[in-house]
Amino acid sequence: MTTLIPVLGDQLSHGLASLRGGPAEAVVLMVEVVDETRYVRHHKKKIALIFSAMRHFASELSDLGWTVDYVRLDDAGNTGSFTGEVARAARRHGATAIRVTEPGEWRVAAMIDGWAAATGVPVEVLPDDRFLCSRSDFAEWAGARKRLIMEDFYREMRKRTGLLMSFGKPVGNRWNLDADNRKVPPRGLNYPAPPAFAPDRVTRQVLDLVVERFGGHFGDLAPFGFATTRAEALVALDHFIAYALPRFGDYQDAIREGQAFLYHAVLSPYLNCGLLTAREVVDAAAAAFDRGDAPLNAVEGFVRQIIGWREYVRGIYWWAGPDYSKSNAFGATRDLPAFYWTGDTDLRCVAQSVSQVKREAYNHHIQRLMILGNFAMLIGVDPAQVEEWYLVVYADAYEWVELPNVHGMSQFADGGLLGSKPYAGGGAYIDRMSDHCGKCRYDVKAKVGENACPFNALYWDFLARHRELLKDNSRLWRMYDGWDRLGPERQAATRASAAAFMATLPAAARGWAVDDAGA
Ligand code: FAD
Ligand code: DLZ
Repeated sequence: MTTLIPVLGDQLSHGLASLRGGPAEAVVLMVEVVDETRYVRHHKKKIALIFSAMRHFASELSDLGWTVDYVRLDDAGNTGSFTGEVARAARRHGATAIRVTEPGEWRVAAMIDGWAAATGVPVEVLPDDRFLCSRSDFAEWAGARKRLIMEDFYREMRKRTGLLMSFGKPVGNRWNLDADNRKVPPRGLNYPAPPAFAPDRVTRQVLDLVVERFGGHFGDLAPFGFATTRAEALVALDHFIAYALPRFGDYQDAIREGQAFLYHAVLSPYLNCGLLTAREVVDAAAAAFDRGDAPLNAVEGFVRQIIGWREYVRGIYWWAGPDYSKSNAFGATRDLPAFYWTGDTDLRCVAQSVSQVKREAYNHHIQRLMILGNFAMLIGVDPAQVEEWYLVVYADAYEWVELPNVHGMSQFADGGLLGSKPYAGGGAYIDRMSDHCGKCRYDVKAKVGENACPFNALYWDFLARHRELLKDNSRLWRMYDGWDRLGPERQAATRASAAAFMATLPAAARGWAVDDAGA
């Protein structure tokens, strides 16, 4: 009797449901497979993070007494797919049962559905209870509602988890302290960069492999400083709680050149591959509040991101079904401009965000939403191309979290299932939140013409183009009123300016070499 327990690259948690039975009569299977490296051609740093974290996790399991069968990318006979490797391992070990924790995406769930047939062995799929809201609980919550509003979900989650609650009421008597956040950082503020971890022998081997096999992928591999073990990820968590959390809320939406991370956590790569759990990071933040080490606006804001947004987008992903990505509310068809890969554009905010993600495999939320996503939506890029770009470039990107954020929140391609209005903004918003505009070749104050910040005309042109779809949205009435008050002449000049800019957009090009060393 041998139970085969496949552990996927984003399931690197010792408390994983499928590992709870203990090591007796079980073989853990971990596989590096080409299919997972090229369903999109991930940033080099992301592949290095996953492979190194997988290898470290496998040896931790061995140390704990598990029998681990680890298949490396270049091992002889590696079939390159999850299903092929599970079938080979089932034969190798004479498996009589397969136990797996549910995967993070529809694509892999469909593969797992085929494992019993491929192996002739029964397959048990366990819920992934590293998330605080199960898929069925979310479906029940969503099914009872006309509109899915994150804030409602978040309050339920506060009650359910007891986080920042006191006698059934929110601590401080307010559920959401966002009104106290989003300040403009004063000059001279010190920002606590997240810790960088020197690559050990295992990581160095993986870095060599990535250079050799994935050298043509997007992004810089060096310097590589991600945590690749749970112990290191815990150091990153402690560092965030001690040095960044206290100001997390205040400057959450700010963008500063040369400061990629500000007071953000930079924990999503670790949360999403399993090195940290959602529950432990929110508990750590709540404990900092209890000790008086971090103020409520910071801790509430952070807790909301995790038990609110993170759980909510995951719930939507599974609840909306495998066809969620197929909608295209604005009928957007433009190719993604080449400068999303190169950063070669005069739009300083876009260029800086792209060069940052190339270097770090990271942008913070507002760069993702209000610069890169906003621009793609305003010019009408095909949502599928935008989604692919986001999956490629970020170290924390997995479809369950990327798709709702991009398709729903950022591109409004779902027509408003996830968000109540498109996150569209002109140059004034970017100027308020960032320090890019003063250094940009475009004039953020000018509305039309060759030197005007293109976001300005594009914003109005977007609203005008999609009036039929958006006109009944009460959150946009004030904007349409503003547009109407411009009058026909200025409207025509604005739309002509937007059209002239869009005509200059460079043709699409991928950010990777198409054929790199067989990967
Ligand atoms: P912080 O700003 O410090 O926030 C703390 C934590 O809250 C994050 O680590 C993350 O786990 C969670 N969180 C915050 N906002 C969200 C959100 N909207 N959805 C889910 N979790 C959230 N996040 C991903 O993890 N993977 C993605 O592929 C991803 N794609 C995104 C695409 C777009 C267009 C947008 C607008 C957001 C996306 N996000 C994604 C959400 C968010 O931008 C990142 O989680 C965050 O920037 C990660 O950096 P951080 O750890 O420093 O986060
Ligand atoms: C992202 C990724 C990559 C690049 N490679 C692997 C791999 O070789 N083996 C593996 O088990 N997982 C990998 N992953 C993470 C998976 O893509 C992820 O586990 C699935 O998408 C399920 O969510």
